[in-house]
Amino acid sequence: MKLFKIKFVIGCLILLMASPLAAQEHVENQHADDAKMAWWREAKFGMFVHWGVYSATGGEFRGKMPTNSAEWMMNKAQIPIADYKVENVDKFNPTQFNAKTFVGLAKEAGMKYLVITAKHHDGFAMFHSTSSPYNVVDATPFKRDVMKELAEACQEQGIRFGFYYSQCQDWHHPGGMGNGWDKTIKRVSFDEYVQEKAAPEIKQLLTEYGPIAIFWWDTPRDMSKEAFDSLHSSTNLQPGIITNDRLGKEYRGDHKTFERHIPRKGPVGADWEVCMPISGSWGYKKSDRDFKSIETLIRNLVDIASKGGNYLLNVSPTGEGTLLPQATERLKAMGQWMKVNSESIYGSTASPFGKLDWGRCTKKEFANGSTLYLHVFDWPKDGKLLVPGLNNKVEQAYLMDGWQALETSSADAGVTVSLPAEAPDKIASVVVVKVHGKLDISTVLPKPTKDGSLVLLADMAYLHNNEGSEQLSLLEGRRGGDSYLSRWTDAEAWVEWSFTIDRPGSYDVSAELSLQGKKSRFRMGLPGQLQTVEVASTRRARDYAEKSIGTIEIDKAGEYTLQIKPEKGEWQPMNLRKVVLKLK
Ligand code: H79
Repeated sequence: MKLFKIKFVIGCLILLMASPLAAQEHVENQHADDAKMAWWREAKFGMFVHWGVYSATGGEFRGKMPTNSAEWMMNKAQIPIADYKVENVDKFNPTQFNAKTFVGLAKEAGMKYLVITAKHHDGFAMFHSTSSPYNVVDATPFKRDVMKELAEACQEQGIRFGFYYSQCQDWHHPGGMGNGWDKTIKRVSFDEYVQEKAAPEIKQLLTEYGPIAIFWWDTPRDMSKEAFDSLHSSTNLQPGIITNDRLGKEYRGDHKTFERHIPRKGPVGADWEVCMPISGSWGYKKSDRDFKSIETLIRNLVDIASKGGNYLLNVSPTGEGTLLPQATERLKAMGQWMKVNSESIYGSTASPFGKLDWGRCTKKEFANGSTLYLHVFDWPKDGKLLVPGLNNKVEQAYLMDGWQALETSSADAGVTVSLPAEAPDKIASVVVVKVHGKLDISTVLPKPTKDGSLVLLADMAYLHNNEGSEQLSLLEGRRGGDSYLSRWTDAEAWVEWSFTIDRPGSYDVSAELSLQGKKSRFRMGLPGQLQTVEVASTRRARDYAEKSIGTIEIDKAGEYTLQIKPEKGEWQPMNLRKVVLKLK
């Protein structure tokens, strides 16, 4: 493995030397970004709010629940604009709404920012739009600019405030995208919609509502460059505003977004955020019973922080303007946990370890030391918590809750922390370990379980793909499923895994793969002992099958690598999820 690292460093040096100008620009952009992103990276936890006229009926249309996400009801039930007005707009009267209480709850939960739907796909403006009367002040019995009230409450309570704005879809304006069901619409061009409604509304949101920290675009679709630019240009009205990656392909924005799922690994070198509803639906839905448990919510926050991302957790105010007790309870419970443990979340960066058996880790690095926050989900029964591969000298270890000092001992395998018998927190107990100097962690290679089987996942493989070429890459599984190696069109590209074997013997090797081509040939085995393997089609790229691909002989305990290399000329690209070794 060392050799690859050296090669990689040399590669980077050559790149840097070859383009000094590009490198310098990159560094400057990075600094500008660093200053702008500082508060967001520190914040880690924000509140997302989906609130609109769909909330008035709780996603119900004439006794039916047309969709699993209430903000889509107009589309899913194909509700004509005129009926949507009668059923939802005319009924929107959230008299219990109190911006101060609402923002207070976000604050109590430990959230540092709030992003709310100023306009969702239904086209209804939740602010006093001066470009369209289809807004909360002019069209509902409530007549209050709830965005203004929230902006002010956030400002008062020190919560950064941001708008969600659906820029392409608009099921109300005759030029907006998405409404193919209401035949009474007299169509105009999309550019007209942008000029008449979207661009001026965005401009208004960015000039009349005080400091706006975030602009959150959604559902990018193709449009003219002029239209994009006109939407984008308004964000310059707020210095330091942070935008997501959903305006359009050419506009990468400041951070990546993941919707409803947590990636297996955080994207490297990018800021990112997971948005997720606290229940099943984004917008308030009467029949929604899918509230995530407090355990899931806290562990999600920890999991995301341990991968270096932010958690934007969505709540859904009702037609009355309040949250259901299920949501309030959960936010308060998160706040209780944060009261004790937030130091391990705010301002933390991603875990320096691979997968940990007992939970997750976040860290903070300083000039002469580092702090590790060990989030223990599964409290060890023997009272010994192994921090694998940690070589640094430990200065101090203690429980976050109550600051009880803990004994540690160092050995080849890493640092072991001695824990009390009872976990202070059933969901996630934080053990703080302060070490001297820069972090020094040895990679601990995977080894077979007691029954002699070892799973080598795609995301554990070392890819020889010309440093990140698109011809062989690791792709994220759908909905948090296993990642897989894909786009393996280059027969020169190959992969390998390193591992430790403590029981010598014959190991059967199988692979979980998919192959669209008729058949494919590759070589597999320990370096210098590669065997040719032929696999038959699994029909479609998404049809995975477990295939036996040979045997390897291990005559003594030690570290090994297993390689898979395409057979030139007879290679058909395959997708690979994992390789499994099994002691015969
Ligand atoms: O605002 C929330 C969603 O409404 C919005 N993005 C988040 C933040 C979103 N718009 N489109 N999509 C997400 C992707 C498409 C989802 C759909 Fe469906 C699947 C539309 C129809 C099927 C989910 C299920 C929404 C309605 C039914």
